[in-house]
Amino acid sequence: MGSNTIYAILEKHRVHGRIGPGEEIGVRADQLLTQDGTGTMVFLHLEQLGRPRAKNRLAVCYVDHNTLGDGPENADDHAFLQAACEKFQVHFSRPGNGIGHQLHLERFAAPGLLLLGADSHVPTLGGIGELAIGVGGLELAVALTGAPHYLICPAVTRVVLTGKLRPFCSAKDLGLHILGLLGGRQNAGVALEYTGPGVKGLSVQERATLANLGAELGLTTSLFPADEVTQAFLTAQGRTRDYRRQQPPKGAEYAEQISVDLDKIEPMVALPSSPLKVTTVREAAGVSVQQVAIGSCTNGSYEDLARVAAILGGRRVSPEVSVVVAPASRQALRTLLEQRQLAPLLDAGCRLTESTCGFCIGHGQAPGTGWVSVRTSSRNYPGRCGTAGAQVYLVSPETAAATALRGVLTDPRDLKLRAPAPRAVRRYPVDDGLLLPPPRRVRLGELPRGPNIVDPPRQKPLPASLHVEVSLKLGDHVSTDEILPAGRWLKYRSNVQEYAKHTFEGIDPTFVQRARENAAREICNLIVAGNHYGEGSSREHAAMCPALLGVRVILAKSFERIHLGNLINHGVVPLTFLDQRTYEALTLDDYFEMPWIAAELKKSETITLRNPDRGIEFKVRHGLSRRQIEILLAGGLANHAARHLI
Ligand code: MIC
Ligand code: SF4
Repeated sequence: MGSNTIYAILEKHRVHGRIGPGEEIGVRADQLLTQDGTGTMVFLHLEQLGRPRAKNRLAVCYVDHNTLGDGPENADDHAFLQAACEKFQVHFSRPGNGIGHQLHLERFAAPGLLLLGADSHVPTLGGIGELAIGVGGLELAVALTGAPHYLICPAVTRVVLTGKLRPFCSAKDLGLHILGLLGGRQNAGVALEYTGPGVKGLSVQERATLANLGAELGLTTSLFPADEVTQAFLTAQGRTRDYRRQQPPKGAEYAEQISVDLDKIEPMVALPSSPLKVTTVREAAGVSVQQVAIGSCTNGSYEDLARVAAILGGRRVSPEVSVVVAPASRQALRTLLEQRQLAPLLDAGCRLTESTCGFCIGHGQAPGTGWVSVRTSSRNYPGRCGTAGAQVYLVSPETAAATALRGVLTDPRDLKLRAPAPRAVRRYPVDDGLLLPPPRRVRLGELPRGPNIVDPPRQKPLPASLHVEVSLKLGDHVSTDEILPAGRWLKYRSNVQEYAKHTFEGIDPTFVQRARENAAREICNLIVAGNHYGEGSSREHAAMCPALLGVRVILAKSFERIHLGNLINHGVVPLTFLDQRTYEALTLDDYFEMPWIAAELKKSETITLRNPDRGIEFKVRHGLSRRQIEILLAGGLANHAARHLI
């Protein structure tokens, strides 16, 4: 396979392996990113690893997820993170500054760079031409020590965009259309490279929205070229020097190509409760709505909010609807103010909240019982909004605004208004007052730990054989939000022991007790799952908490990329079916021996499960690399790194 832009960037950062689809490669990134929801663990891991931080790369920690302060836990986390940033020489973005992905786009991202981030939405930065890949917290901690990061090199699909988006049809609609187009496939190990004449009609923010939504497909990442539009954005941010033109190399090659005509895109919606359940707004219009929430890293930029202000200006939102606006950054808010577009939002009756993730992750603004909530964010997995049973629809800012006015899901074209014309901002207001660079003198001594900040548990090396019992059987598309809910339990991100009590609570509240009882009998828990197990968030807690409860094996039809890595890195063996009928046959409480698991991992592609009393024996597949197997045998990346970090 020849090169393309994604491979060219990977090649520049490669330190091990060979670039090509499916190859395991080691890379060193230019930039590292974490946030408060994953970051406390990152720094706790880093302390446990006992290695200094390698200082030659930019690292930033954004406080954007856990900001409500409902109890002391969030503030204690923030104090810990700020001190950790001083100790490990990391930029610290204070709470209220904004959502990490938006802030990074504004202040640090640049074409051609490689970033690793402990958050599944870092590919947002692909909108500016930076190659950004989501990883687990422990992987990020290891990368902070300067060690290479290992990943499976993706197969690159070229997406050729032609035409131009029509009035009231936006990047979000295009993104949802692409989710509909590719959502039925296995996208783990695939990256998208956007090209074609349609690209130049999209702003950097629109490109970022598209790249952001790729996370819902489980892609490794998405990337746009860097052109005059990118240059103008960087100039408006006072960062012209960070611009470099970036186009696919001559004769670029791709594993696959798809084409999308932007003229044909119309307002789209993702129905409850999956971002992949897309249809046109026309098709779903008319549903009564009680809440509209506008913001998030997908659609909370100044451009997004300005279009909402243009639609709502001089009008009032429906008295039946609570309308929340959360600007994605202080800069977005400040620009609205300067461009006189904030007053129209307030006068229309919108509720303004802090610049954070907030409603997107169920941290505040939970809908009322049985409500329908229409949101501009990117995820609507069951329960994520903070209210079990609430129906969350995902739409563009234009559709959200139209819905806010009418009180029912509305195609914005039906308002018969003049389409909002985007106003180009020549110079954004830049104020880095809440972005603290690492101090010149490294902080020494203990980090301040509130009582909820607890060392992460360590896994034991994998024994030669296991006794396992099926303690949960799941269907397809189980997201990490369902494995470990965020919302009101977000405050336990620094306390795996406490967080583990909520494992799978929305799916089966009896799971935790069953798992603990098995563990007490020295029987490992085995979870059986369908396709796309672990989609969504990168939170490593979705591997660590089950591991703490004695889950040692997950047998699924397929896994999502970041979660697969998290399982391996926390010593949980991910296996897949050789024969789909085995999935059907397995039931809760089935007991098996895995008599040669350690030896089979090393020597064979398959692993044996058997129950001699019932005369059952079958084999499953592992498909793991030599390095991944070593990590599993060691009981996870922390143990492995303790032996191998140089
Ligand atoms: C999300 O969108 O699900 C999150 C919250 O940003 C997560 C990170 C987390 O769970 O802390 C993600 O996307 O990785
Ligand atoms: Fe925050 Fe939501 Fe974006 Fe995740 S998807 S980073 S929770 S705004």
